[in-house]
Amino acid sequence: MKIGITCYPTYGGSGAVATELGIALAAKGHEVHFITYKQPFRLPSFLPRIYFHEVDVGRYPLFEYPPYDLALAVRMHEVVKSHELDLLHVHYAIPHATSAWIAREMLREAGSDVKVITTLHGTDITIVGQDRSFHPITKFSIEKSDRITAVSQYLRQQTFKAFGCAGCQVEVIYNFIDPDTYNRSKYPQLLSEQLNGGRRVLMHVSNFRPVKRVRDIVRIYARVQEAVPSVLVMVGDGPDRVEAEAEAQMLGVERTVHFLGKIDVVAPLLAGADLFLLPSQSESFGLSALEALASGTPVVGSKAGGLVEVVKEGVTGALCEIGDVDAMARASVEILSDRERWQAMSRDAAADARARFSRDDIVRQYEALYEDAVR
Ligand code: GMT
Repeated sequence: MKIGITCYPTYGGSGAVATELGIALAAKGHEVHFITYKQPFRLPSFLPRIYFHEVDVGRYPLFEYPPYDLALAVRMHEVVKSHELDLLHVHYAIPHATSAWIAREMLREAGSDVKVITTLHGTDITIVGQDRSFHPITKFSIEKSDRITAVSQYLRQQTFKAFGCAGCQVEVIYNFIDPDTYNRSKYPQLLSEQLNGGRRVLMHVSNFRPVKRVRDIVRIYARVQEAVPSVLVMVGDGPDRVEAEAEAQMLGVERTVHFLGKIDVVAPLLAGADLFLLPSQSESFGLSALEALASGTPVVGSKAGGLVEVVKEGVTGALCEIGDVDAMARASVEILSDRERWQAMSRDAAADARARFSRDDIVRQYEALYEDAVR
């Protein structure tokens, strides 16, 4: 099949999933065309059957806000026509599903048919899509998609709750990991050499948006390090990094909290962690948590949305009420101070991630959906 994929190409779970899906589809013989404003961060420079089409919004003094969604629709229209794509698979509804709808309507005028598949990822439904400025167009664009998927049961329910979307079929297709990449035994223990000096490693990876509650992470760590000799490794960057750094200073733990900044390839780091922290306010799935679990790193986080579908309570980690820093710190200490329990959790985490979220199974679900859509 010939497949167009649009996503946010910079840091973020939806871009990571979209890119890895494209790479997996191309490896299976499909032709994949990424249509975005920048090369997706997890896309290597060349792979057979993968093409990248940059969207150029141009510049004009009248435009304080250049209309990216229109430029994207035009690029989609061009690429579908010139490469005879069968479908456009857009990740994150706003504005991608709207641009795809415009492109499809333009193509229909010219007598050609392309299917639009929208994958809902999270804040497109739970936060941004519910903003009054976006709600009607988000609902419209979802309803006009030929197929809709959501990355968790939670997100599917939220979609119906927030948008109604009567008559829509929203299929849950979970996010996935490549079990060869997220494999603890594969990587040398870089962190223990460089940072922790024999102490346990707590880790967080994200784009440091308010929804991630990164200050809670520092607070949890400050309590844990009183009981368990440990360091905290913060991977990524974003608006709340400064606040997290200030929190570490205020709590007097700044010497053992390491902010590494943005790192594209996180598997070797996750393989060196003892615990992954994800105390988010809202999390439709929690791809970073899944990547940690697959790497044999148990997760402590919040009972936020779809995270409860990813982390098995008491088996692969522990989930507490949102904002309950004390409970998360207690759960972390319990896991880290019992070596046998930690080992069992680490083993179960890697096994469960492979059993339920392996790349090949999930990619087959997308292929079946595509086949059904174009039939
Ligand atoms: O929705 C967002 O906040 C952005 C999105 C992203 O691109 O990072 O994250 C969402 O999609 C990920 C991939 O499906 C999920 O793992 C995240 O849980 C989800 N984020 C939220 O729901 C906050």
